[in-house]
Amino acid sequence: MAKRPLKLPKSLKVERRGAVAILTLARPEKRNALNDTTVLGIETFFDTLPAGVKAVVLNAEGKHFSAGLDLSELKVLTTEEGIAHSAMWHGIFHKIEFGRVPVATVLHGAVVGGGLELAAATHVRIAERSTYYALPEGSRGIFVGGGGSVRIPRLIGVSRMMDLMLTGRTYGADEGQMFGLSHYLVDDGQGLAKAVEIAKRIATNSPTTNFAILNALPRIAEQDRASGYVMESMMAAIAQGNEEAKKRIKDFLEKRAAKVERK
Ligand code: 1HE
Repeated sequence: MAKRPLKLPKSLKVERRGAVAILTLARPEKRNALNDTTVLGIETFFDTLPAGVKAVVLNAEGKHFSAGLDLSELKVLTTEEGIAHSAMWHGIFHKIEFGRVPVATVLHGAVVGGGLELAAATHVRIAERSTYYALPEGSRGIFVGGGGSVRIPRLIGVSRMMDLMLTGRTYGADEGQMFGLSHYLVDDGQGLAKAVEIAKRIATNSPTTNFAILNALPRIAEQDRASGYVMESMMAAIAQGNEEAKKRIKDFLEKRAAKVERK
């Protein structure tokens, strides 16, 4: 297995727009297939995020978001190495899902196998109309290995994931939106602008609230009710007790903050 690079590999590009960093999968000649170098580079990116980055946009070059696992690397792995490989993806995607910084992902074209697993580890998904989803592991004789069987049923249900895997069917962008794979559906070419707009909005939240949303909310949702209520009370008390919350609430009461209106 490749070693984690200290610098980002050629297959990743980064751009900074204020409090938002844009990470772009940049291997379009291989349809952004996720090789070890790229996956480890994603880890380096998240591990070395400057403190001033408050939200991330994940984007991809070319016609497809990602063709999933780089199958050319898989063909040489033994069973034991396969377990280590999958565990490596798990660790890195876990860092994204339960990280400090919310991630908004722009989807277009093929969002396939490990590409869907990567997208599912992020927090807000914006799909362009060209997006389609598939889990072709069944037809390749393998299984999801990047946390897909844990995360994807929580988005669309076990039954739909079974159908995707058993039959090799695809879902189009409308189905993905209806079933909960994407949160926003936009025209082709509009995904990045929408994701940056969303990420900028997310970056204005209190860091404590964003931490609670990423780290407390999903865990509370999986706990029994009694434990969930206790954890929620503690998280609520921590959030409301800090200066940032006091200032924001004062701003609203003194008519300096935005109202919650539907535009
Ligand atoms: C790849 C990969 C890949 C493309 N690994 N090299 N994923 C899949 O089973 C999806 C496989 N890919 C495809 O079905 C198609 O490539 C696409 C529908 C995504 C795009 O089609 P197209 O016509 O635009 O491109 P292409 O000609 O198929 O591919 C361009 C090149 O990318 C070509 O290499 P070249 O050297 O001949 O130019 C392809 O071989 C290469 N390529 N996809 C390696 N996936 C942690 S477990 C996760 C398990 C999975 O992700 S399984 C799903 C694997």
